[in-house]
Amino acid sequence: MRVNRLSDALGAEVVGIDVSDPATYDFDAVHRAWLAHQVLVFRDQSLAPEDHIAFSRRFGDLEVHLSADHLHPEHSEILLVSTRQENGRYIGAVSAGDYWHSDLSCQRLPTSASLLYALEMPDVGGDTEWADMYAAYETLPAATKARIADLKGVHTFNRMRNPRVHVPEVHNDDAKMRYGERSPDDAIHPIIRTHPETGRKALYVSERFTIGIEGMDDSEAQPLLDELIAHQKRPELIYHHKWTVGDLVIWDNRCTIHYACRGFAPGAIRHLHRTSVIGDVPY
Ligand SMILES: O=C(O)CCC(=O)C(=O)O
Repeated sequence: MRVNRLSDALGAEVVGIDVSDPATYDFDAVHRAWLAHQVLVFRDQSLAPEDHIAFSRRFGDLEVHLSADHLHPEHSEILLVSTRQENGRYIGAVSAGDYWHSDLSCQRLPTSASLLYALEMPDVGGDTEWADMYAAYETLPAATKARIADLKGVHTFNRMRNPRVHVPEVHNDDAKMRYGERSPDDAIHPIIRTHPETGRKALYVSERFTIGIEGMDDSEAQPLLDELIAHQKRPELIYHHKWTVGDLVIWDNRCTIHYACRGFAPGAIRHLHRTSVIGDVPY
């Protein structure tokens, strides 16, 4: 197994293993590389849903995503991220990643690892970006670090309560059900979280999910969130991934945020399978 860095910021490709065949890799080495590089890319993989699920389980217990209508019909551990339509409806999450986020930070137990596998890609566009939240924290001005040291962010799934995001057009009709009734309760998490495995500190807010700061009036909280959100997506923190069919990308939501860049033609098919590992209560 060889590990090659992919950017100055974060991300590495792992060469020489077949994810569907545990005899070709040492999982502890893969896990160490993942903790070190935050995002790992495995190219040219040929993964049946069972292989994808089995590899994902090495990282922990899997969650069934709360977008119940976008799950793989035979494997509820797999979320479909897809622009494909059947019988006039999208079979998968078309708006996944349209704003920078850490997966399901709106839950009491947010996702730790996400594993996204590309089955069909448009010729142009459809890239994804990840940003390093260790570096985001480390490069904050000392005064900001001190100011946010004990603060907690309020995270919600409900897009209608978040002025930084829009409800995607495709969900105009079912927005109340999808983002309102089905939304879990708000989650309150430290703005600086400590990674439970590396012990490093990371900035833990995002434009998609963080709507306020516990106990702080919005007149003060919103400008502070604006500052943190602008800081966390600076170009020097980012790895930009151009997908090829067969890529499996694994990222660590406890120390990264990500964004789906889009930019493909209307009607183009972009189809991926995603699994998610249940994380711990952030501290
Ligand atoms: O489709 C992508 O590029 C990213 C999807 C995403 O943001 C997610 O699965 O959380």
